[in-house]
Amino acid sequence: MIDFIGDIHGHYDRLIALLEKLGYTKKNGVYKHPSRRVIFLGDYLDRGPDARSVIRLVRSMVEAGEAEALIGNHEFNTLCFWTPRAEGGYLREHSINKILIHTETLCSYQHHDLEFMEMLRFLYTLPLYIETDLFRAQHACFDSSYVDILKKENCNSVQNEEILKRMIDKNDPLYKPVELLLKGPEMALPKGISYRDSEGVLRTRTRVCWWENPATASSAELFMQPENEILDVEVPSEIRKWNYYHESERPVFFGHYWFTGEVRLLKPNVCCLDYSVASYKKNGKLVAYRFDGESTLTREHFVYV
Ligand SMILES: [Mn+2]
Repeated sequence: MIDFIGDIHGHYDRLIALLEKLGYTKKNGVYKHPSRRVIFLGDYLDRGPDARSVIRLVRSMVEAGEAEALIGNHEFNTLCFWTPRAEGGYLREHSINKILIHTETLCSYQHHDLEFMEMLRFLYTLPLYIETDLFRAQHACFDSSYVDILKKENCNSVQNEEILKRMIDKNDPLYKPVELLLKGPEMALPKGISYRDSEGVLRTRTRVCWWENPATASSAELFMQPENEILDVEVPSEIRKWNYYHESERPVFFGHYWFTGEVRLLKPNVCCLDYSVASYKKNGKLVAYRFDGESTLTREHFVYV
């Protein structure tokens, strides 16, 4: 069946170690398994030292039919960073902070300018979500009503510059589905409450755990708490009415959320595979889930390095 693999962020050595642990071997330059395929959950680039090798490997598996690769917010941001605006500047601003986020990736492509351009073309082809009768997968969050909009627009990848521009236009129907699938839901914090993220950026919004039932969850369960801090926030009544990923739905796989500590299922049908491989400080892991079609997931199926 399928091995789902979480955020890699340029950590090529760990990716090789994980694929080998999962029983994949290199044949004619491509990693293969006799009976399994991979779905990569996005975020191949940035933060780690060898994005170029990660992309080459992922791309070789995709092109050989051994894997599918979803787009993550880092790939989407990379496309925005390198796409000029008609009125000057770029779709993603070249602020110091944003330049620094993309620096390791650029270093890995030094002297490989043509390959970098080819890599950007590859990113345009990556799907935003994969849905079968047995599972769903996307980089950050699944919400049927937003996926329905993408289906209606017949859109499941960035495809070209024109669609990329639509996806960052707040008035376009594609904007919200892409935001949600790639970054997950967020809530503005009440006035006066803010925190600094791991990069020192001041944040006035918090991520909302879309797999928790907001009608009954506590604020600590529902909001992603910043490191070493607890957000002292009441759950607003409008958020209590939000949709969430119901216990009866098919299993959903995603990355994005920088979990730390012991690898665990969030719910029997909700599986996040991002365990901060890019953070040595947090003793990060690269994590896979070996999926055999079960509707109730179990911890024994996790494999990590
Ligand atoms: Mn990530």
